[in-house]
Amino acid sequence: MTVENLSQVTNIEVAAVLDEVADLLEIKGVRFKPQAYRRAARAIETLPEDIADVAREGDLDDIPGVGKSIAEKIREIVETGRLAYLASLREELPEGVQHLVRLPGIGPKKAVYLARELGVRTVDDLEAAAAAGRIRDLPGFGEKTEQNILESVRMSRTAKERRLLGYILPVARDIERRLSSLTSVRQVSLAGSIRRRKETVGDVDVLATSSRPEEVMEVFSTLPGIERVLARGTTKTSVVLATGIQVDLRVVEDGHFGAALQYFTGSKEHNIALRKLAVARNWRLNEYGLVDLASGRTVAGEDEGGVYRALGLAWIEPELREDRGEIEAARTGTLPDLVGYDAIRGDLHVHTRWSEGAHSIEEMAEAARALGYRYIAICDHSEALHIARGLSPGRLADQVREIERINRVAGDDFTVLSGTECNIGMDGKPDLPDSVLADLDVVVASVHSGFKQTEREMTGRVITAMHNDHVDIIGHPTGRILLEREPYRIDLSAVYDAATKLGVLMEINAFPSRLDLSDVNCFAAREAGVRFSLGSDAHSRENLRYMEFGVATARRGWLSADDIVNTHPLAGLRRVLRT
Ligand code: DGT
Ligand code: CA
Ligand code: CA
Ligand code: ZN
Repeated sequence: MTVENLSQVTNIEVAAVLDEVADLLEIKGVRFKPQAYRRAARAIETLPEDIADVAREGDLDDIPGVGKSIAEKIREIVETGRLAYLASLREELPEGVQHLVRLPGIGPKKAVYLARELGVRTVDDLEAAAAAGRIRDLPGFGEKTEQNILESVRMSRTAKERRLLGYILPVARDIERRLSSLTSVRQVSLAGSIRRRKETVGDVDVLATSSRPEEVMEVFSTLPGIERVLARGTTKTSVVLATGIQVDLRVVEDGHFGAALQYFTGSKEHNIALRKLAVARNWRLNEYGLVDLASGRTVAGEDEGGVYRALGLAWIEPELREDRGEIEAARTGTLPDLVGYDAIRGDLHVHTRWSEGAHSIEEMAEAARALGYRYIAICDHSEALHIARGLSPGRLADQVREIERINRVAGDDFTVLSGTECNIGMDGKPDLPDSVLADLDVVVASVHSGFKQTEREMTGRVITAMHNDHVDIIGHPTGRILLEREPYRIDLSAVYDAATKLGVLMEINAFPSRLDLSDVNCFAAREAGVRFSLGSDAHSRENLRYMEFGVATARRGWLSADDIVNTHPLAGLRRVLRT
């Protein structure tokens, strides 16, 4: 993708238009055509080239699965950004009807009727109408149908989707705090994937001990923000929050808390490996404890460390519990000295109002100082990224002068570093001249376009950028967006080798939807000798707190403070960056 077409229609967008056409045709009861639109949508989603480039070369109906008539529609979408045919279909049908048909038990006829009769446009509207008893009196519906509609709305919401750790952890902590404030509660801990700080979580697991379990369950099932209670008992209660995430609370006896915490923290794979060690000793390990089968004696169970100790292991940080070698390392005393959550001295990737951020340089610096940092690097986008209002070389020079001014008046316990997050062009060149890059403290270079290149092209492109003497850091090195976009194709081991040889850092981008490099990639990169830079990619003061998720990713990738340059004081950082 070239710079000028950054704003052009993407393959995903074209596919979404075709899918909506298919939805609406289906609702109208048209046969065969919907499948043709879906086939085309899937073909375009998985097409390695940009659909706009293909359209320009004129070969749209060469794409397998795309016939002549749909090819014309695609051309219209690419050239005008809209599709008249879709607009006319929308006219014919009530708004929002395509959301209603997704519900189990609601066919096209019912959906159209409900949308027309009640004006409901979303599943939420429909639920409100059913709850208010507005459906039972419609001809052919009745009270039973109304109940069924409510039920299917609920069902559609319990289907477990994964959520980003960064958005769920604060909510989970709030629940943990509320429970621990009860006087009858003795111990509370998060467990499961959220305790392991996995990048996405399926549900939130909470564990507690209490002298009055009924009271804990009562408080838990009436917490603010709860949409409904799925199941309530004295040992386990499950609720769903308004955001759709499920939370499971288990109340156990004090004597079992350690074993239960170990068990419910997982991962399942880690637990299986641990249980093997127990079996080898003729012991049994479960959520109640570690028991010697010969004597019936309980070997451990009250505290988690005791479970690991009894099995001849050092205690293992939850972030490492994925059965990726941590048990062997705990046995031989070679677990890594993981980077601490408080080890970061500064943020090396933040945006300001100069590009697409919400706050000024001074506001970002002030917030960073309040977090205990000693420095911050302002890395606004460069010119080629029009959608993010990237800075021209002239504007960037103004920004550098502004940073110098701020540093002159600020005390010497905090430093604002000048920088950029420039684009790596299709040819691997940064989109700012060397003379401009040379004036900056920190140069992050990132891929923001042309994601469909072949692995060879992308790898060569990124390595070319790394050969530029001024480039310090490769930003979000795989381009993935969690739950949304796969990484682009790139030979990471070649990139790591180049990074090690050229002294270029790999970023761990801490933004909740990125976490890029990922935990697994960090592990491999460290093996190859790579050094890392952590950046929040903050677009506001509040986002600076995302750094925690970058540290979690680093810990899950077995990194120590030494592997990460921004655990150093400013002088040490400057030595690495050669500024
Ligand atoms: P999630 O919720 O999908 O993000 O992942 P987890 O790891 O939180 O999984 P979850 O909520 O199903 O269960 C929590 C923990 O309970 C899990 O990490 C390990 C333990 N656990 C659950 N089911 C099993 C099982 O069948 N065998 C073993 N060994 N452990 C289990
Ligand atoms: Ca879970
Ligand atoms: Ca669970
Ligand atoms: Zn970026």
